[in-house]
Order: sequence, then C-alpha cells, then structure tokens
Amino acid sequence: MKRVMILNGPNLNLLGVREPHIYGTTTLAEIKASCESEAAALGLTVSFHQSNHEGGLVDLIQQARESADAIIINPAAYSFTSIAIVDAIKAFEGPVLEVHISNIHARDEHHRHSKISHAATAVICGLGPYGYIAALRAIAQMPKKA
Ligand code: CA2
Repeated sequence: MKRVMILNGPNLNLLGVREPHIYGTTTLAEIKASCESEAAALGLTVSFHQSNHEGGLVDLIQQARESADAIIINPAAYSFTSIAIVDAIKAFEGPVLEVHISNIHARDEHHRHSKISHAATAVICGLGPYGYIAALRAIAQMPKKA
C-alpha cells in the first residue's frame, strides 16, 4: 500500500475559524477526515500533520524518508520563506505535491512566489480543500517505486 504523509504549515489549524472569505469555512479537521476517507477508497494510507514550526515540518519531511512514499504539503506562509523546507524536500526521493487552498497567483506580491514549487513534483492551487483530494488521486495513479 502506498503511504502518503500530508503536511500543513503555520496557521492552517485556524482554517474555517478565521478569514473564511479567503480560505473558506472547511476546518482542518474536516480536510483530514475527507483525506482519510478518500485515501481508504484509493487504497492509500495517510498520516496527517499540522505544525506552526519550520523545524517541526523539516523533522516530519525527514521522517517521511522512512515512513512515506509520497508527500502532500501545504507549507502556508513558509512557502515564501523556507529554504530549510526546500532542502528537506530535495532529500526526499518520492513525489512531493504542493497544495494551496487559495490561488496564490491571484494574491499580492508576497503570496505569489512559492520557493517550495522549485522542489515540488507538482503544484495544485485555487481548488479549495479539494486540492488535497486531487493530490491524493494523482499520487494513487503514479507508479510505485520498487
Ligand atoms: O491557500 C493556501 O493554502 C495558503 O497556503 C494559505 C497560507 C497563505 O500564506 C498562502 O499564501 C496560501 C495561509 C494559511 C493561514 O491560514 C489561516 C486560516 C485562517 C485564518 C488565518 C490564517
């Protein structure tokens, strides 16, 4: 069974609670539940995490080298600043799908250029919480590395 680690960066624990006009009304707990049910339907296993700390996310990406075949990451604000996360992703051998709930390309200058995208296999943005489901479906149809 393909193992997927899903990572969420800072403040995403506030989804559905604050700023619903930008990020919608779905909570992170609801996204987790829909990812778990979609993964079960696709025959994937998922572990779902959120951290407000850059080093915590780097630790999880390093752990994924042993415990996961693919990563889905919404790095949130660290998308625009974190070389540490870029370096950790480069050391992971499987596919890394970057997901953003909002369309970062339609945002202001500070929210437009993700550093993570250079190291990601693919980027999904602007589809709302469905972006996580689309990422799981994409991973399910990728060939598993021997
Ligand atoms: O659209 C996304 O998924 C983002 O990664 C969310 C980040 C933002 O910095 C990126 O440009 C796009 C922000 C996440 C903060 O989430 C909040 C949720 C509710 C209230 C406040 C922040």
